[in-house]
Amino acid sequence: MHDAESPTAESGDAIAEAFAVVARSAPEIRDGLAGRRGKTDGRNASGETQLAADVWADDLLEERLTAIDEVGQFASEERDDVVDAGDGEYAVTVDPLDGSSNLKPNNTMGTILGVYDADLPAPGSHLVGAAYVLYGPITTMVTAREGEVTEYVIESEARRASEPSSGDEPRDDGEVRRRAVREDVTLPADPTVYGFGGRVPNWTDRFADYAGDVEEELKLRYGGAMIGDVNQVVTYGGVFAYPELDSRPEGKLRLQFEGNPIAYIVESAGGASSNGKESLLDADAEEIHQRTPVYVGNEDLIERLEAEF
Ligand code: FDP
Repeated sequence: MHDAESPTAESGDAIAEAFAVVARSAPEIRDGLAGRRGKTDGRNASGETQLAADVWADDLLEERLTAIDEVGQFASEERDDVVDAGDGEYAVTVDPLDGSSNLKPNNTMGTILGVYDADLPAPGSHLVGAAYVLYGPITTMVTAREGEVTEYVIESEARRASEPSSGDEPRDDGEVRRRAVREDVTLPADPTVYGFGGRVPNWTDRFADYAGDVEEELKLRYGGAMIGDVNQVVTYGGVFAYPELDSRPEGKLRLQFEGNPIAYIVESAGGASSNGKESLLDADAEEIHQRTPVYVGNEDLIERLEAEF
């Protein structure tokens, strides 16, 4: 466990505080999903229908993350504009419920956090921390900062009371325990899985060629929520893509909320990222809801993609 993540060291450490807020909120978000599977009348800035769960998780994280003294800006995939949170030097971005179209069929989803040390929109080179929560059979959280990636299991008080102790040293965030289960996470050197989004007939020829090669070597693992699919790659090695499409060269995923934080985590874990020509972390940030093709995974697989493009 890092010192910076002990409850006392968190005060004044905006990155650790933001991680702790997301960890603490995760069981609550998860428990609140069941009653919020329906659609609202609203659409987010990208024109997508919002679920009650999207709006609720967004409000909850906005309130808690903007309460951190050092946070000066908050932005979310679910709201049009950047929220001014005061004089703090950090800007936080969230995708409150990544993969929320998986809520109806009760499949995996996630929450994504980015902490930037610059005003938004900001390039990924200004990320100083990023994390994601995966609401799978177990709630896990992967954090990255200063080149170190850690995977935690998140357990709430109620859940813990009914489970036998693992014997590991507990780590309390109020009523929530974050237990490190993997430190110094790195992508396995010998990759085994791939997951590619978008409809196959809409793929560009050059991406379809690349996909054809990858399919020969790796096995398909695709669940339709980026966090779930990226976590497969972080765990087993391989490549995840939501690629450029003929109908939409800019792809689907958002640079500030999805592409950059995921690139930061995967690169911190020894992998690579690309938008097709350069690391996502080097891409210009022009607009808060800007989309980008996303390719992340083992270095060799991303280098091959860039070479074939
Ligand atoms: P969702 O629309 O369900 O929120 O950007 C969000 C995302 O899911 C990603 O999590 C996922 O990888 C992708 O979109 C799935 O898009 P498709 O439905 O086009 O496959």
